[in-house]
Amino acid sequence: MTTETATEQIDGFHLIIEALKLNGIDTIFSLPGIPITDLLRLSQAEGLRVIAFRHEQHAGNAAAAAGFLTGKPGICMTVSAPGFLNGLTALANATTNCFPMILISGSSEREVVDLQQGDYEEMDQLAIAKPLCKAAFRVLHAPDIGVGIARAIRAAVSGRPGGVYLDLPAKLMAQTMEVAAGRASLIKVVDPAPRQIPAPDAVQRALALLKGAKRPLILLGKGAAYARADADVRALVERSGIPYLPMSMAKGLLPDTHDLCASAARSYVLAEADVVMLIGARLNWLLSHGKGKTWGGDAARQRQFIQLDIAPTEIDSNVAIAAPVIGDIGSCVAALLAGMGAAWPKPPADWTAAVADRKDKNLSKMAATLALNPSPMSFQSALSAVRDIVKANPEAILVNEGANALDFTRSIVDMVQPRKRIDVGTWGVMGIGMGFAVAAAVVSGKPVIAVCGDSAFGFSGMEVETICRYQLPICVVVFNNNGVYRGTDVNGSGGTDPAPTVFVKDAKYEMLMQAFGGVGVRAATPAELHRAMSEAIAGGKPTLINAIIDETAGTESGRITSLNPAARKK
Ligand code: ADP
Ligand code: TPW
Repeated sequence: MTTETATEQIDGFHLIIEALKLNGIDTIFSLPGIPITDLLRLSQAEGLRVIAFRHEQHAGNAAAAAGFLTGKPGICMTVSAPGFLNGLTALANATTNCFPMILISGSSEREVVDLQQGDYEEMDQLAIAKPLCKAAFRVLHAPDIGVGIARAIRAAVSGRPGGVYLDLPAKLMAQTMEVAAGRASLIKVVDPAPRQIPAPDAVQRALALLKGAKRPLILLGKGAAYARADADVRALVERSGIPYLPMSMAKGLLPDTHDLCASAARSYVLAEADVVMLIGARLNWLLSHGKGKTWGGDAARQRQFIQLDIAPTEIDSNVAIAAPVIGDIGSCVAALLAGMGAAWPKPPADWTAAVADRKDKNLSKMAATLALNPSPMSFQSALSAVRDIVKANPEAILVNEGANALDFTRSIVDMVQPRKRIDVGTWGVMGIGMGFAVAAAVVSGKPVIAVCGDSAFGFSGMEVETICRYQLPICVVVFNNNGVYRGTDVNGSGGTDPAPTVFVKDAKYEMLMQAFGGVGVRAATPAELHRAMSEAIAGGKPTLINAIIDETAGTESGRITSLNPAARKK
C-alpha cells in the first residue's frame, strides 16, 4: 500500500516514517487505533519493526527501556486521549529516570479540541503532557514533520536524557506535499547528544579533594551506565584504588565481583566515607538525600561530595557539593583520568582493609543464608538459584520489580556486564516488568530474565501474550508469596473481604503463559527453579516460572519500611 500518487505526492504518514528511519529509528512500540493503525501498518511495510502491546503503558515502558539500553530514543505510539494517558505514566517515569523516549500520540483536530466540541477521544494532550516530560511539541503541517521529529530526538537524548511528547493530529497524516520538497524537509540530526566537556578548573578542584581523602568512596549511578564510558569508568576506579558502590542499575558496570566493589559493605562505607564522588547518581531518596543515619548521622562528619553530572541544576539539590564537575560522564571521567596521571596515590590502606574486612564478614553471612534450603522457599534460597543462572549467562538481561523480590535480588544476584539490569528505578514503580522485558529481548536479541513479585507482575501480566506472539526468549520468574509484600494479612474488621494486600492463595501463574502457547512451570524448590530457568534459557522459549515463596517471608515495603507513615509512628 502506498499513498504516493502519480503526481509525486508524499503524505504525512510517509514523512513521519521516513523521518524516523533517516534518524536510525528501527523499532516502534505501540498499540493500534485511529490514526495509529495505518501508521503502524505503513511503518511495518517500510521495514520498521513494530511491536504491538496489549496496553499502552507497557509499550511506553518498552520504549523507555529501549532508550536506556540503546542510547537512542525509544519510540512509543498511541491513539489519543485514553491511549495517550495510558502511555503518559511511562513517559513521566522515563523522564524521572533520565531515559530517552518519545511518546507519539495521535490527537483530535485543534479546532474541535479548543472549542471543546466533544470529538471522539478529545483531549488537550499537549497541555497535559507538558509538565510531565522534558519537552512537548505538536506538528500541524506536513512540511514541519522533519523539524518536529528532529526536535523531539534532540530533546530526548541531549543533555540529561528524558521523555518527549510529540502530538500528531490525525489530519496531519493525510496531508500531502510534493515528494521532493517533502523529503528535502526532513532532518537527519547531526550529533544528537553532543559531548559536554567539563571545565578544567572544575576537574582540578575535584582531583585536589579526592587526593586529600582519607576514606574515599565512588558511587556509580545509572547515568554512568547510560553514558557507555565503561572502560574509562573502570580505569578510574582501578587506577584510583577507591572502593565503589553501584546503584542498582549501575551494577555490572564493573563486575559486582570486583575487589573494589563495596556493595557488601554498603552501610559501612556510606557511614564512614569522608569524600564521596558521585558519578551519574543523584542524592535522592535512594541515597537518603545524602544525610542522616545512613550517612553516619548528622553529627558533623566532615564529608564532602564531588559530583559528575550533565545537569548543572542537580548540584546542591540535597546537600552542598564541594566539587561539581559538569559534563557528560565520558568526558568528565576522561578528564579526571588525564589529570590523575599514572602515579596517583592509593587511598590509605587502613580504609581499604576495613572495607574489605567488612565485606568478607557480610559475604560469608550471606553465603550461609543462601545455602539454607527451607520449605517453602525463602526469597534467599530461591535467589540462590537465580544467582547461579545469571552467573552462567552473563549476557542475559535481568528485569526486576517488586518490594522484597526487588531488594533481595538486587543484593544477592551479581551482575558482571554493564546495562544488564533494568528495574523499578527512581520512582520504585511497579508495572515495568513485561514492557522492559520485551524491549530488552527485542533490542538485544539476548535472553531476558524477569524476576517479579506476584503483585508487581500483575501490573503487566497480560503482556505474556505479547511475549508469546513475538516468540521472545523471556523467562519470567514470579515470586509468589500470595500477596503484596507477603500473603498473611487478615481483614482487621473480621469481615469476609480479604485484606487489601493478599491475593488468591496458590495461584497458578504458570497457566497464564501456557494459555498463549508458552512454557509454564511451577517451582517449589531451588533445584526445580534452577532446572526450569536453565531450560528456558537453553530453549529460548517464552517461559513463566511460578516460584513458590513462603507467604510469611516478606517485610512490608521491603527495605523502605521507614517510609511508611504507620511504621514511622511505631
Ligand atoms: P541512580 O538512580 O542510579 O542513582 P539517577 O537516575 O539518580 O541514578 O542519576 C542519574 C544522573 O545521571 C542524573 O542526574 C543525570 O543527569 C545524569 N546523567 C544521565 N546521563 C548522563 C550522561 N551521559 N553524562 C552525565 N550525566 C548523565
Ligand atoms: C504503580 C506500591 C510497592 S511494592 C508493591 C507495591 C504495590 C508490590 C510488592 O509486592 P510484590 O513483591 O510485587 O508481590 P514482594 O516480593 O514484596 O511480595 N503502584 C505502583 N507502584 C508502586 N510502587 C506501588 C503501587 C508498591
